[in-house]
Amino acid sequence: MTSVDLKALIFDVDGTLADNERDGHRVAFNLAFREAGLDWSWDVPTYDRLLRVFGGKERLRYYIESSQPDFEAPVSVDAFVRGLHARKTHYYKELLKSGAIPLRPGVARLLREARRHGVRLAVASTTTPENVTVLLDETLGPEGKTWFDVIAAGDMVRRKKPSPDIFLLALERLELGAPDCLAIEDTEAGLSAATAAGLSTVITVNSGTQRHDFTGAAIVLDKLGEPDDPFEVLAGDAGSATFVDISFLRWLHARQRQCRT
Ligand code: XBP
Repeated sequence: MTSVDLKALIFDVDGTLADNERDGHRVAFNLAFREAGLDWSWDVPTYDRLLRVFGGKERLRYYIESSQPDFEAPVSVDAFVRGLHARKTHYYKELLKSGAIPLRPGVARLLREARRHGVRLAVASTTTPENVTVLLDETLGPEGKTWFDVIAAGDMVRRKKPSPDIFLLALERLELGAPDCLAIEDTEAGLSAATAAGLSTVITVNSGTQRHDFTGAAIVLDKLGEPDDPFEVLAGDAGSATFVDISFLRWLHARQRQCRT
């Protein structure tokens, strides 16, 4: 496979590094609701619908406005959402620390390989920054977060995905242009955000996003895969590859650049 200058990989977190929405964030929201004495409970279909709203605070506010019209917050809605969300973050980090949320197949291998090949790593995520560092600590060890040159997350930008802002911030902090990088995402909104930032994007779907529209992605896979656990190609051309490694990403990156010039 031809090698060109792929300089960095920019990873989404929730759903991409870890399959953590339904059994992580959703569970943490419900624990925070119960602690606050609320009879709200998000089952999986409800949460899957709410996932169309990016960002936990934004999701909470949307739920209150759309499904709890009679709810009267004891303080301003903004302050109430911030407080409840802080408790949700507490419970989410507890779940991470219990080891309940592993990395998806192939993620740890690809991160290590990227480092060996001098391909830099960054995060561009909607989630709260401490959620990212605790996930990396718990799954890769205390060194894990130092593998990433940039962690762009949460309220570091005002407009969340599908706005491109978090990817633009990651590129700015990497001091790289979009043509030098690839994004790895799992959602339609994430793909829109990365594409609007000028990035070619690899999609690894999960159970909540397999029906999203991924038109425009460089390739759509069911996972990164491993040598003994091959990916399934859902859209696009993977050549002879059966799992995502740096050689495959360099080939894909070169092909994307040819298409765009
Ligand atoms: C996905 C999200 C996040 C999480 C919750 O983010 O929308 O908001 O569901 O995290 P991404 P917070 O795919 O960009 O990583 O509650 O901390 O916002």
